[in-house]
Amino acid sequence: MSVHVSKINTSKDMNMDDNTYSKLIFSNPRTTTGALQSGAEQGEGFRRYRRAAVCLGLLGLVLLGVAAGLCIKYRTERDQILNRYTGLAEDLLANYSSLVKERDQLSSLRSMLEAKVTQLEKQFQEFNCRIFQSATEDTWNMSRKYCREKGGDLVMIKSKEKQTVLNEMRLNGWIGLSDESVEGKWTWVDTTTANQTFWDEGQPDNWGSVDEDCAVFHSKDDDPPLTWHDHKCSSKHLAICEKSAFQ
Ligand SMILES: [Ca+2]
Ligand SMILES: [Ca+2]
Repeated sequence: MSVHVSKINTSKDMNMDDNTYSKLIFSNPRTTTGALQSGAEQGEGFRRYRRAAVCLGLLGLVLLGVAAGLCIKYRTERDQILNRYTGLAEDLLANYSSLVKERDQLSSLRSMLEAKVTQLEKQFQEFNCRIFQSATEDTWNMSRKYCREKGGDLVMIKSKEKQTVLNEMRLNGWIGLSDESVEGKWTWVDTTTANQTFWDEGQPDNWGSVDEDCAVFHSKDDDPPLTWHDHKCSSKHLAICEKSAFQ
């Protein structure tokens, strides 16, 4: 009720009956009954505030729970991503190391194959010839003349492989090696020095204090076949000749 009477003299002054006056009296908030109503309203308000506070508290707890859940979910996903990319990086590093190792192995294999090709080319050039012998024995110089007249020369042996092949052919005779120019310096007919030699045991020996300056091939069964002997160039043997297979 919003009616407020500040000053009342008599009911008669206000020209109203007793009932009406009584209602006005009870409707005044300053009366005892009005004070009780105000306390009840305050209690209701307090309960409303408390319910609101409880609701806000619950809402805060819910929000806190949601935030905590989101935080845990974020950390979990972050850890999963980190683990996945860490594993991926480790795999890539391992693959890279494997590729580097494989590259080095292939490089080593390539070097080995290139060396083998070079060796085979050299052997092909050495064996790219045709071996033949004279029918009669003669001196070293005459035997060389025979070979040259046939388009070749006395054979030169510059590898173990060629030495083995000639030995397996069971050849015997002059080869293109001598130390006539400088005693002890054995030189091939192409004027190169003999760096790899296959002298038989005790050879060369200038046997009998005779100057032996020309080399003879005597095939034998030893391995490696050591078949060379120095002989007098004036002695007579068959000629072992060679010439290019394309001549
Ligand atoms: Ca000699
Ligand atoms: Ca000798």
